[in-house]
Amino acid sequence: MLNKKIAILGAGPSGLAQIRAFEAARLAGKKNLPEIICYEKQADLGGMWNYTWRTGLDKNGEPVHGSMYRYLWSNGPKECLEFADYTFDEHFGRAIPSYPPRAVLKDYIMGRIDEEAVSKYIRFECPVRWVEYDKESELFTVTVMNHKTGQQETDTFDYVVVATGHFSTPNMPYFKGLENFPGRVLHAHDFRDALEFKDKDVLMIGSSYSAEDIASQCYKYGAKSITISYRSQPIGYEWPEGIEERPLVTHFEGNTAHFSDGTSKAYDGVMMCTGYLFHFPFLPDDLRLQTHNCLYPEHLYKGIVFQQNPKLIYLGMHDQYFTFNKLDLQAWYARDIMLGDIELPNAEERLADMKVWQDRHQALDGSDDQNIEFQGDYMLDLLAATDYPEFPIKKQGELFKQWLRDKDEDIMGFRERTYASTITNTMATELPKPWLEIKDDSLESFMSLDFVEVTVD
Ligand code: FAD
Ligand code: NA7
Repeated sequence: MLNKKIAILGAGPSGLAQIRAFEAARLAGKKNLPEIICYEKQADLGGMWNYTWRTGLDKNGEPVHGSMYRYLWSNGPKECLEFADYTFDEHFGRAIPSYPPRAVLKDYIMGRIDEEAVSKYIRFECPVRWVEYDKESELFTVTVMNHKTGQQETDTFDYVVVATGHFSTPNMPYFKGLENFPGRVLHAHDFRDALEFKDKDVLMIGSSYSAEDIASQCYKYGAKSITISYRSQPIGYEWPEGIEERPLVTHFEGNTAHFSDGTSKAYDGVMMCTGYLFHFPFLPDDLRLQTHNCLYPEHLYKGIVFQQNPKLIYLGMHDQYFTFNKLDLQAWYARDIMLGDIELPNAEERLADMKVWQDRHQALDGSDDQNIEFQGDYMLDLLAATDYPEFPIKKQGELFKQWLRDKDEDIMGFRERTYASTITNTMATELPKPWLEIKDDSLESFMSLDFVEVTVD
């Protein structure tokens, strides 16, 4: 019998987790493993963690995937994403602070990956153009554009794993008068360098992670004033002078924004921090996940198996507290389904299981504490079913709760806080000076700082 064939779409943390899950099975001596091909649009692995200066289109004319910007530091404690089988101590050989910059975190994530071993499965610069499923042959046909050869390629697969991320295609609302705004209007996806807004008055629309972090970046790098305009609720932190929150913009007149509380102010630039669309232009209607950014997207059994066609797997589609370790758990579970080691229940049973989670999701009161526990329980459910190494999910959840309290206390200083690893117990070191004063975020510069040891009583 021929081995199964699996297409993994995307080589970011989710796609890499899927490849690693199969590699782990191979190293454990598992036989008859499927053939894997991973198609990746970019020229490298790492997904969103690859910083790119480009915006708009990449060198091949494909939409740029990256939404990360210069000076981005981890927005949660590194102790909440530490891998049980590859600790920060093992990677860096010494304690480091709890909130590292992007390049440092990327170094850690990639450090665990045997690039040579995984790269052999990956076809770089191959954006997926179209996926189809044939009911008779029970096979998917995947068509990609191979920019290296200049040719389109088509192949057939038993399973398709969609791991293309969902923080890349801007949700870009319109406000009356924007077409006459004389300054720059951009989405957070295209934001790259806060110095662009030095000495400028900038308006951010949206009140979630992007608005919060980009406002902090712009403040750090010298914006004259920042207004965060919210639709539902203000973010609510005690912002330093120079950052304020106002209700939603109603319209623009020239460079002046008018807000629903009757106030107005003139701006140099407008940034939409209005989130992202789930965008799968390579999927037909019957295979396409239609959802929004939430903690339990509909139509996905165990958060990964597409209900309408269970040979289609989606990874990393949840909104995030936990990130990398959750993606690993999803990939391990997906692997075991594809290998037949976890038996897939029939459609009705899957629906019943999803309903239990959906009901619980609906009943959440919106508080972060409940959300974190919900996501932690989801992960425990996956963990119980696979041979993924145990790790202290509950303890990491408690750290997330502490993180939120720390942000509440000091939104500009929370990145100076330190936590103990839930795996090695190593206490993170302190930054030698306030986060606001550390402007170089490169790996070399960060690692050459004189971190301060924290003594624990
Ligand atoms: P991605 O990392 O987005 O990877 C998807 C991959 O699919 C990419 O390589 C892309 O090129 C590829 N792809 C897309 N379309 C196609 C196609 N048609 N064909 C082939 N390949 C395709 N997480 C944290 O843990 N900590 C943080 O501090 C943090 N900060 C963030 C800040 C920002 C601004 C953003 C946007 C996200 C942040 N995240 C953070 C979340 C981050 O998205 C996840 O950590 C992680 O990157 C998700 O991995 P993924 O593989 O699911 O998606
Ligand atoms: P999110 O977390 O999806 O939040 C989107 C925000 O945009 C949220 O505050 C929305 O308001 C707001 N929004 C959406 N549409 C509109 C319109 N039309 N008008 C006004 N405000 C709007 O996206 P983020 O980019 O902040 O974060 C995504 C990831 O990127 C995150 O995981 C980080 O790791 C980085 P609402 O509250 O719904 O009223």
